[in-house]
Amino acid sequence: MQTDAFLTVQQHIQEEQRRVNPHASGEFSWLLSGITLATKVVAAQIRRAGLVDVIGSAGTTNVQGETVQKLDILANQALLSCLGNRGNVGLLASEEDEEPTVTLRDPRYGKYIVVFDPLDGSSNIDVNVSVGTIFSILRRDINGHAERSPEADVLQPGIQQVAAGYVLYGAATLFVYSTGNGVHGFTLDPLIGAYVLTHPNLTMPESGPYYSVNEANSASFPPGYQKYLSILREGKAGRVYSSRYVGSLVADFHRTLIKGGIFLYPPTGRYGEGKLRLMYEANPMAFLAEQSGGVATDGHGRILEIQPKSLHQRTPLAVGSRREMSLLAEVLQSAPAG
Ligand code: FDP
Repeated sequence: MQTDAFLTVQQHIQEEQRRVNPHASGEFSWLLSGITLATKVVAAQIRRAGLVDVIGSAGTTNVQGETVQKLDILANQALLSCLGNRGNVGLLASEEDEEPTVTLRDPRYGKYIVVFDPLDGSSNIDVNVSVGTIFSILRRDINGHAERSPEADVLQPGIQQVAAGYVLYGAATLFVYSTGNGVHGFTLDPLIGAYVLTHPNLTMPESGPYYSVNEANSASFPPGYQKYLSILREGKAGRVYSSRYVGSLVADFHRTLIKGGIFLYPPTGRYGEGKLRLMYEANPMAFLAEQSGGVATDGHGRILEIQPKSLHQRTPLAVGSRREMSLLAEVLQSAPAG
């Protein structure tokens, strides 16, 4: 490691804040340090999976009707407790919980909202495949908050995110985030327990060699998506594509960010609105995609402009490099409605 370039995520956040606002109070970096701390706790548990009793189902289902894994619960608790006492977080909305947790009712103090998916891709835990944590940070509107429910405070379009990011628990543990000024990646150095800047200014390639989709569902995709995939498979899009699908959004998105290409979770017979959650998964990934030069849509329009109607709303998601995304838009526009 080059010591002259040594920069931890904490220093990076503080520098970013000072650059935007020289009088920044440091509050925002204090909030983000709650997320980094929680994800180090999760990473430590994942690294010991199999050695300690964290693998397997907890024997319950969540608000989405999905089986809850022991690590889902642990990761959720880590985030709730590390963020709940930051002093500036008013609301916490977890993918695992039906309602948001109110930590500070008064938005003058609890001015931030953190929306998170504590452990994404959790069906991969048992087989030692990468999983992730996804987060999105919003500001609370001070005006008229007394008349609004906590849920109404959270229901903001993705364009209003002040920051978003994820942690990928893979071969290494990576923290990737954006505050609207590019996308930056940090690797957890287990020897010092700190996230160190390893991927400054990540840019999604203009085009890439991979498409990523659960092809087992393709018979029930709307016709436009089927046509698009056959164009890629048949080499009619100007290059030869390979398919890659981990089944953990964070891992599939991270590959798309680094190598380029496209990730798709279209509407299916089982999930008519797509499977992924707008607020917990699609919005943060769309924010990062756009910040790195990529594109994210629901097949019709920009993900970040969707006004959410409910916390756990699902959406189709297509995200990736400009070239693959513009071909998708063209094909979907000319295809009959599914
Ligand atoms: P999981 O169900 O394992 O938690 O939305 C959750 C998610 O994983 C994403 O991480 C992943 O991209 C997707 O679901 C995988 O769904 P399929 O198994 O239907 O492909």
